[in-house]
Amino acid sequence: MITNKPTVFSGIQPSGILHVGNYLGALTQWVDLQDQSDCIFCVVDYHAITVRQEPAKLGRQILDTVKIYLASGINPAKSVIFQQSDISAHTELAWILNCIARIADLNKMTQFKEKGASKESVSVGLYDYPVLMAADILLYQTDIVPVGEDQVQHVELARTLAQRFNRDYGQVFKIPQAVIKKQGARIMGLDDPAKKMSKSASSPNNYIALTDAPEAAAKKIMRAVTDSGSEIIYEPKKKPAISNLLVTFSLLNGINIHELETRYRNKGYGEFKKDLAQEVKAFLIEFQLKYNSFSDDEVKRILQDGAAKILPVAEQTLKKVKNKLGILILSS
Ligand code: ATP
Ligand code: LTN
Repeated sequence: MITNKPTVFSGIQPSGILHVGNYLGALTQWVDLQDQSDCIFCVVDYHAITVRQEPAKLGRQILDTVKIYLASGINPAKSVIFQQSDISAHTELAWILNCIARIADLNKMTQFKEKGASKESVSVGLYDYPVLMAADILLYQTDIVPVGEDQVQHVELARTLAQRFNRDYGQVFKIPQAVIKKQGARIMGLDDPAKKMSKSASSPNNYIALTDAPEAAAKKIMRAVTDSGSEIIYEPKKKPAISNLLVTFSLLNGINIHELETRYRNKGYGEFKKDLAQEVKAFLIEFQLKYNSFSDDEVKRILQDGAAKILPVAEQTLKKVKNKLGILILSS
């Protein structure tokens, strides 16, 4: 597993719905990195249970998340795919990093402030989840963490914890680097271009799920909010809704945004949205054909193989950490 190539690590929560934002912001970047790097892609099930998941559905969601990875083009012959809970070193290292992290570090996390802080009943896990994410990343001596923009602050925390540990106990961890896409790192909600597309949005009209019926997804595009005026131009500040649709169009079919602006000069929002709806529909039909071609047994085997391949790396890092802390390791 360990080669001269940089190590890439990333993960997605198996919390039910994955949308076009996850695909354009994260998954396409993972696929691009596969050939030049040693890639490890995790299904972060222990992150998903920071909010309640239905026990009867979670197993299904885990397998379906892997199918999304595969349909996006992650190739298990090139990249390791595994389930976070299969390797207990993640939660062990998270505990140790909890003793390195400060309350003040976590109080800075804007995602928690947005998602949790105002709610009446919030799990300690949701507050602490950036520390588990740091453990995920640091266990594998990761160089690069490809994510959407919303996760950059969490990768910064992983860097801070790694530097603090190395300084206080001696060199163990590599310092990872977040990478985000130039375009697509923050796909906005179709019903509210001021906020990112999110599965936790109150309306399903906010997002195009990768498993939406293609015809229904096309309708969501036709219903997407637009800006005042009628020009199809990329100006995220003045025209956030149209700019977001232009980015989505461009990333789905590979035509750059300037060309799209030229193509739709003097044409109205209606015609532009109709064409984008067709793009989205065609994309989903092809994507879902691949998604439905994988069997559960195939996916389970991929996860088992992935965990077996990666376990020695995780154990080695954890052992180094325990040694530095002075913890006796007597049983293995
Ligand atoms: P949500 O807000 O939908 O609950 P999340 O960020 O909490 O999403 P995941 O589904 O695990 O949780 O995110 C997986 C990856 O997709 C991450 O790298 C994240 O940064 C990226 N991502 C999520 N939403 C978007 C978006 N709207 N645009 C671009 N990337 C996104
Ligand atoms: N917290 C991330 C998912 C995640 C992750 C990671 C991403 C968990 N561990 C390690 C990159 C690297 C999220 O909610 N999107």
